[in-house]
Amino acid sequence: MDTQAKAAPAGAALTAQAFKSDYKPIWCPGCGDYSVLSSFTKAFALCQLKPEEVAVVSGIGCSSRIPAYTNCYGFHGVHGRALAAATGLKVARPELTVIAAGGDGDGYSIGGNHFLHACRRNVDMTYVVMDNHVYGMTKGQPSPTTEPDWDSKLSPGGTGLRVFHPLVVALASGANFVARAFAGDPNGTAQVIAEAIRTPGFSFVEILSPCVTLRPEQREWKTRVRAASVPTTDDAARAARLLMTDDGFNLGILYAGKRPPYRPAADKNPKRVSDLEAQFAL
Ligand SMILES: Cc1ncc(C[n+]2csc(CCOP(=O)(O)OP(=O)(O)O)c2C)c(N)n1
Ligand code: SF4
Repeated sequence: MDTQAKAAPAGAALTAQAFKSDYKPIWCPGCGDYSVLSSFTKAFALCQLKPEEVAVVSGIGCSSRIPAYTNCYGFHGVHGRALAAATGLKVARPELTVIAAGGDGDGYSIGGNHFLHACRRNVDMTYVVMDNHVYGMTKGQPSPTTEPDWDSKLSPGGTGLRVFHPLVVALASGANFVARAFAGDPNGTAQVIAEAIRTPGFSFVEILSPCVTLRPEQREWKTRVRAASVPTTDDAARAARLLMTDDGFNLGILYAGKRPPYRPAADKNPKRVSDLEAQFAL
């Protein structure tokens, strides 16, 4: 984190620019992840956070490069394990705003089990998945959200497999906030991420983020997305019924619940490494 370069005058609210690092993203021109990065920094500014109050934690993938491009604390970890690292960080340092981020391969394939249990645990953090329905970084293997008939060199004729529905799984597993956004609308996406951060508990935001290189047809997503026709509900049963007819292109905050977040007992939380060592001493 470069805390010196973009310090604002004392008391002044920070702009989105203050959350950008000096590293230039190496995503392909036109990749949706550029807009998601812009939505991250706008959301941090909307929440009036400071870079040193935020940690962005990721796995591996094109999308998982995002921590390096913010000026916040960051951890670019192991494929599929962003949520494990983020959960540990939030429990150990509850004063930090923790954002876990990554792709659909990272979060729904190898990290799928962690996704279920992060929703169930309801630790107060936000999980953003940049979903492009493909493994971008490793050149185009189908992911759990890839359409069954997507024909490619690596999946001739398509996988024929039913798609995974992240919002249904998040809701059923206990996430306290469930939303979908579109990278092509960076301001709307920033508002959704800001609301996810403000809502206590585990907030899940699925962002449709086109991979223009491996799935150029996703440029047409801009003509398919629409604002959901229903307002946000705190009734999980109602949200579940709505999701049963969702085609994957309804945008908005579908569900914002009231489940209290997980909080570890303070006295069981060792503050020093020597205390932790003492607990494991034989
Ligand atoms: C344990 C492990 N298995 C596999 C890989 C190879 N790998 C790196 S990124 C990736 C998939 C990335 O796809 P996704 O998470 O959807 O992100 P995207 O690149 O599309 O943003 C895979 C399989 C790895 N790095 N580590
Ligand atoms: S391969 Fe796809 S996901 Fe990766 S940077 Fe390029 S456009 Fe983005």
